Amino acid sequence: MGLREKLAKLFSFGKKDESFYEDIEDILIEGDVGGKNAMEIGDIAREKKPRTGDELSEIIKEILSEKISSAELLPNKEELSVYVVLGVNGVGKTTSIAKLANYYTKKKYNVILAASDTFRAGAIDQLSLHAERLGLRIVKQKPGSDPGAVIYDAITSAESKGDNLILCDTAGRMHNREDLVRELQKIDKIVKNRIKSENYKKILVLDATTGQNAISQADVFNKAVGVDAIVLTKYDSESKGGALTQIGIPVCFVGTGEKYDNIEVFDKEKFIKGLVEG
Ligand SMILES: Nc1nc2c(ncn2[C@@H]2O[C@H](COP(=O)(O)OP(=O)(O)OP(=O)(O)O)[C@@H](O)[C@H]2O)c(=O)[nH]1
Ligand SMILES: [Mg+2]
Repeated sequence: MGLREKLAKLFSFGKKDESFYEDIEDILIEGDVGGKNAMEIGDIAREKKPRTGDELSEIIKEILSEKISSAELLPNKEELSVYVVLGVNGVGKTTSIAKLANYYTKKKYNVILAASDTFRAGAIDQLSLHAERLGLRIVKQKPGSDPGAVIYDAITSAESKGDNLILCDTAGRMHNREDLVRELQKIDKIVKNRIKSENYKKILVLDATTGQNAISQADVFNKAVGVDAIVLTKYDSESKGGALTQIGIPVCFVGTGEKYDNIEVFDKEKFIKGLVEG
């Protein structure tokens, strides 16, 4: 049952005492918007006393849209940009890179891929397969090699061939957080030294089905290297990504399936509508 239905059901019971407002807060927490947002909405509902589920939905949408922002990622065609894609295991980093590569290639960018996930067995082959299918160049080394060296080579290669966008895959080894952080900081340092800050973006991939865990994931990556924008994957699932209202990092794209064109530019209004009414 979506938020809207749950709220409508609540109104159908009639009584608007304190427990009614507490129930609203509970329903919102179940929707992953977090205790703080739920309480803020609860307080405003107590004050405004909406008479119908729809009136309450409007209040919720208004408040939640203040908690989220969108980021437009339009790389400068005249210069080289590097987008490093971050995230824990299995969230959809590599798939999102392939989708983004396809998206930007269609927009006439010259995209190359950098296989800096040298840690997971099969990661380089997986990215190579995408490169082959999409007809893109890929810079890679042997499994286990230095991910920093891969991005270094990719930048050199892109500069010499005149490419304007590097999409860089990374490992998501959360079980060994210290190694992950050190590795990302090294990649970060290398890119920072060679690419103008406005052309360098760190994009965090979050899986919509992760729920509240997305918040601590965002925290880890933000503390390690800083996150510029979020891609929300698996939005084609039942999950509506409520946790994004608690993270405070702008969202750029939404993944809606496993195919290359299953990616959409983040539309805040649509997202909030899906969250509250879906
Ligand atoms: N339904 C759906 N599945 C997705 C989406 N994005 C990725 N997936 C699937 O999620 C699984 C993991 O995707 P990967 O791209 O390999 O994830 P990753 O973050 O690179 O994983 P590691 O390299 O192991 O850290 C694959 O089966 C993808 O097809 C999406 O938007 N919707
Ligand atoms: Mg991967």
